[in-house]
Amino acid sequence: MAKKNDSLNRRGFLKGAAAGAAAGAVSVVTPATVTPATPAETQVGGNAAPVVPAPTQQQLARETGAVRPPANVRAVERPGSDLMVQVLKDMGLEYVAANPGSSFEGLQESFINYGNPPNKTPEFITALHEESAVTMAHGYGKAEGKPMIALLHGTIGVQHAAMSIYQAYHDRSPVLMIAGRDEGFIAAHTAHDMAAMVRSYTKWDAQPKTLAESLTALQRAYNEAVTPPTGPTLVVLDTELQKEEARELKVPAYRPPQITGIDSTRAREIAKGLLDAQNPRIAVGRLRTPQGVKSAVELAELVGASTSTTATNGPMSFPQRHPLCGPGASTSYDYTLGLETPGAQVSLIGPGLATLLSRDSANIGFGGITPAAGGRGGRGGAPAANANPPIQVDAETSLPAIIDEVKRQITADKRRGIEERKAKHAEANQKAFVEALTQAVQARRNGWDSSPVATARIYAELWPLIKNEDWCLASPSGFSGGHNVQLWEHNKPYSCLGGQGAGGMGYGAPASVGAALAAKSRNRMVINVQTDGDLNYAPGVLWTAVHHKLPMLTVMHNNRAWHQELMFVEYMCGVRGRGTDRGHIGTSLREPFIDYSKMAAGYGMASEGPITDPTKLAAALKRGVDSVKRGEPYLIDVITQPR
Ligand SMILES: Cc1ncc(C[n+]2csc(CCOP(=O)(O)OP(=O)(O)O)c2C)c(N)n1
Repeated sequence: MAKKNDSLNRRGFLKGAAAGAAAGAVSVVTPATVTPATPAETQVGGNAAPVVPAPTQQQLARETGAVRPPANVRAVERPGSDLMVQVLKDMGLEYVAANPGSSFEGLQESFINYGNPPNKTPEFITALHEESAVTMAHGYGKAEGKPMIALLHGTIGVQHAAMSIYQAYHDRSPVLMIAGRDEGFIAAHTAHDMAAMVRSYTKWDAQPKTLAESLTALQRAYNEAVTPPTGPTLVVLDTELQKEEARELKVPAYRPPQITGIDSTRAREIAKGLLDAQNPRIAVGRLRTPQGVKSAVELAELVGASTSTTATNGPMSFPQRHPLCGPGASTSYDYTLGLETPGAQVSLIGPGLATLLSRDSANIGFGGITPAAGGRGGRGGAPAANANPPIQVDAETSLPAIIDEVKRQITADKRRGIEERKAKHAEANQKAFVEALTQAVQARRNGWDSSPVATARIYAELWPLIKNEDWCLASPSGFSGGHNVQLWEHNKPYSCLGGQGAGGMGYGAPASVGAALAAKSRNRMVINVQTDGDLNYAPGVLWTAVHHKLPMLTVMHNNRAWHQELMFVEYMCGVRGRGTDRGHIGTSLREPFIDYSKMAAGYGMASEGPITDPTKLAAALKRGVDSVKRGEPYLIDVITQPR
């Protein structure tokens, strides 16, 4: 293994006097003494193994701790990584999550020391696993509609992150990833083409060869991540580029991406369709940012369209309790506008686009992502059989043009009719909501007092404690009965962040931590109803929540099993006629039971439980909410029914 040294780089491209000086632990290398690497030297690829010079006595002394480097000597006046961090600051990135790795030590040093104040925008977030770092960014991206950074160690860190990158890609979450690359240290941690191992589920990647290219690559990666279809992007940054002297190199000005919307002819047609209809419908899927949600509300109100939403099952959709949200006064729609609504969208409130296409319709957006087998490409859900072909441009960017056209075409006469229709929709939707809620509450009384605790009781008893707060349900709720869908009201773009993306476990806690990073500066709290199997993939993220004082309440849905798989195995036992009594083998978490309250305490988190008596739940939830409001994350272990 090559020994680590303290020079500008590890591949011996210090030359002449500079190389001699670097051999001493107190070397001061000025720009004038360093010959910069030529592009050919920084080139990756080719088959020749890099030549690693033998370490000097001084280097060995430093490495073994016998000699400490002086604290007050700066080897480089203006390290390349300062410029990299400046580029990230200019784009307004709030956080960078990382598990440490020497392949980005130059960059890490700049993150924590460069700027005034240092370690702010972005702030360094300590992750205990790379998978958690990326999933934090995945959750943050869903909550805010913009990326945070996940910083990954070369090769092995990228490999650890792979599943979470895959999930973020499926889930269209914008994530900016940076991986360090170090040719001269541990050969097994580098790669000629670092991004290759995750390329089929990474939207865009680059491995720049110069510092100047690195800066523009970071800007491009950000822009690619936020340009629809949004997704994770990756820039691989060589240690040499992080550490080289930047001299006079300027930080390029950031230019946000130009996102394309529909053309004016289409906007005119759609506005006319909505205004001419007697009963227009707008089906809203997942828009990109809160601004898109605002525009969708404005359009629905202007034309008096009833709307469907996916807000109970994912972010950035139409507010669930808006008076226009619901089936409306009549479900005979004569014009339907779909906004980012894939045919397969689940949990649309009221009839969804796929089921009730009106005679006339337009469907704008990229919808969901359905990667072709093996990954890359194949974006966009299959359109409903009778749908017009989707207009594959960004719905959010298209909305202002449609709104302008509606304002241009609307007449006083139409306005009167629209106001009448809106009043009727509001009344019908309120009635439908109350009916559905009454039925839902009635159904949830079943098993209310049972022990283990009914999952419905967790959601039902949490609601009064949070409904007047600004909250975000960051964990998926499908395995926990999905009771929020009917018992809670999802009116903010981030009220509910939905599923894992690609069904990968190990998602709930880190995604909630990412959402809590977004929540912290916005006086919001995050709810994480946490299944036990899911938490055990990378529980260290609880420590991250404590360390960074994140507003996150975790309530364990602890059914002491990977219950989904238990059901599958029991089914198999059943159909093969061999009895289900051994179905728990390999699917249950018993002997011993895991004590999650103690686990949380071990990571420094305030906690309580296990709770088996349902009458003890409400008070515990209150203690949890109060703790989170004080800025201290809290975990309550509840022993629950399986679902
Ligand atoms: C990374 C990963 N490994 C395995 C699976 C297979 N799997 C699907 S559901 C499930 C059980 C999840 O258990 P838990 O989170 O406790 O939820 P429960 O089913 O008990 O409600 C597993 C292991 C998966 N989806 N992802």
